[in-house]
Amino acid sequence: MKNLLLDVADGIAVVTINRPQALNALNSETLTELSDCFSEIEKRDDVKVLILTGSGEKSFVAGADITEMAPESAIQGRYRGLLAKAAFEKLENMRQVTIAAVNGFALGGGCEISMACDIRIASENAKFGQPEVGLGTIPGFGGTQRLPRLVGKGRAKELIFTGGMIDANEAYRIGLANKVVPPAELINESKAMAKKIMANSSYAVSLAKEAINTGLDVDLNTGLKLEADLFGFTFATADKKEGMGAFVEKRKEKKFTDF
Ligand code: CO8
Repeated sequence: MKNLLLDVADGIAVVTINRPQALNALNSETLTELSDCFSEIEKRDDVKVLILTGSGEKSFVAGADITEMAPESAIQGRYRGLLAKAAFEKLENMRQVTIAAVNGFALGGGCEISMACDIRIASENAKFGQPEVGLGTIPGFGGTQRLPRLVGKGRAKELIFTGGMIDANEAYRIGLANKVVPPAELINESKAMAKKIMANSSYAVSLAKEAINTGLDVDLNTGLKLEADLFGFTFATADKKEGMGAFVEKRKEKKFTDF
């Protein structure tokens, strides 16, 4: 991969978008590589958590690549939007937990890819924003859909209509960032959260993720029915036997094996 770095250790894959000369802007080659990378990681049983970050200390992802988009036609723009849609949906719905470690600018497509992750941890220097209307376009990588679902319609409209940036603390206050940490601690804090999650049944976590993601797209009754079905299904797994068995036997050590 030309534009990505991948490091896998102890159940965690760190994917680093590596175009620091363009503040890690997403050109179409990078979008394709991300899509392939997510497909590969989804197949790996040895990866339980994916951490997505950007190269350097200044930027997570400064958006879609404006230089590449500037000369494009409507047909090419639509194709680009659909390419990103497929890649981000893969990221959003993969069985692994995904954490965006936001190490600076998360603008436009950068804010949007972070929102396709399950959790966002921001460094103190992170800046979030959807500046597209200032470029004569609109968020095209999910911003008009995922931002209101995360922070509510009013705040999403304010961010998208003004095109302004907010800092990490404001992102935390409105629920866009889960946590704010010093820049030097960002990857360690992200790994610490990953380890806390991995102490539980990874299979149960993936089913909870499926219930949340699917449930938010359907009516409450259908979501509750899906939850009941998946809850019942866990009773057939080794991890449920192990988890409940450990409680009943007053055993501290648990060994989860399903995934
Ligand atoms: N695309 C391409 N290159 C970029 C981008 C970008 N999004 N952002 C920064 N760069 C490049 C700059 O051009 C510059 O390159 P060079 O050194 O060759 O001139 C280099 O990165 C460094 O950037 P700056 O010199 O501008 O750094 P500053 O610290 O002065 O400014 C900013 C940092 C504020 C982040 C500034 O670079 C900026 O405003 N960048 C653009 C941010 C933006 O508008 N992002 C949204 C892009 S649009 C988008 O994401 C829409 C997604 C949906 C598309 C749907 C398609 C269908």
